[in-house]
Amino acid sequence: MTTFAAIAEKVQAGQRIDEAEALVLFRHEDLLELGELAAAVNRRKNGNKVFFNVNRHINHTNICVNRCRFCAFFRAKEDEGAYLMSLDDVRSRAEEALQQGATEIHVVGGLHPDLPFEFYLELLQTIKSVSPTLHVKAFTAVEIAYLAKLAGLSIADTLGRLKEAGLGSLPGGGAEIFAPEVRDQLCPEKISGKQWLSIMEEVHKSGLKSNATMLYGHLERIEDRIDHMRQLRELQDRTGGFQVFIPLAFQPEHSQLKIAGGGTTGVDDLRTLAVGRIYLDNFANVKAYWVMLGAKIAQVALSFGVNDLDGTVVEERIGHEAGADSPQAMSRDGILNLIRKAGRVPVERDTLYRELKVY
Ligand code: V47
Repeated sequence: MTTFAAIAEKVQAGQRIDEAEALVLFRHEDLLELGELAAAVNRRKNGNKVFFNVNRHINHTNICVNRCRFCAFFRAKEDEGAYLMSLDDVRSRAEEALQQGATEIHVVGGLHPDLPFEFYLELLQTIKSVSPTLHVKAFTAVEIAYLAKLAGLSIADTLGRLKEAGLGSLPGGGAEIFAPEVRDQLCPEKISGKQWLSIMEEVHKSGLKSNATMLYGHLERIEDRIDHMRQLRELQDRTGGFQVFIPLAFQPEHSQLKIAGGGTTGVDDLRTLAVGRIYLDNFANVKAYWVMLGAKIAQVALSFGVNDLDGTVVEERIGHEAGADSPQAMSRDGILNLIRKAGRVPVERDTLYRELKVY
């Protein structure tokens, strides 16, 4: 059995660890020792800098043909609270975001049963018409699969059309957990993990970057988390197209998925981020998504290998419908304060991780 000390030596020498070693790290009782190893890996890659961005989320609809059991956001068309934004609604949100200094609009929505493909092209064009400088990070791999069917086009051609209309990159959602036994229980109607990965491979081949998430703290075992990260690492070896790894802590309220214990613990959150940083040696960035973690754990995560806090967000719905007790937005000053009080240097980035301003 490999010891923590042997793994730490390997990691410090810049060597890749395997899945059995990742499991040892997950089981290592000394959280601070694990955190410091992850922090050392991060310091080597990113020094003292911590990224954030100024962005705005637009969830254009919560109407979805899928019924993912972990999701408290979706509605059927006839349900109370079901909504679909008009393109004017989208435009006014993008205008407001621009006035507030946003550089990114993050667009994710349900799989609506009867919108035409043109709606999605117009949605992108609408945001770009507010300002061509706004980067539109839109549509998970799950939405891309759905849009391709809708358009009757291949994935590559669908991406081509969306790119022409203004798509700048893809968010990392929809990955959930790849292991089929767990995925079948969580979200039986959703594309498989293999399909998610193959769409991301096409995305990267098309020249677009994307993010990668992992939903944890539900029915999965630690081995499933490692299996998920293994598949991300393998794809990243082939394409280099992932910008960041984002573990998403499951929020347990108001969904069909009932789990004991009421969500993840702070220790599990920090452990997962730290192992992600160490195991995913081909990822430059690891994000603590403060919406799901809460601002305080996200801040502490900066000492556990994390170098990115996401953004100002504004009007977050997916986590909050599921009981996230973080605010729905954070100001630039609020983020600067978290980073500075952690003794680190805040760096505002754009969506493609180019530095805009070092504070
Ligand atoms: O795919 C849904 C997750 C994702 C819950 O790429 C839940 O920068 C926790 O992917 N508890 C969508 N998570 C959000 C997402 C995202 C968010 C922020 C930044 C980026 C990025 C991507 O949210 C879904 C699903 O995995 N989700 N329900 C829940 N109850």
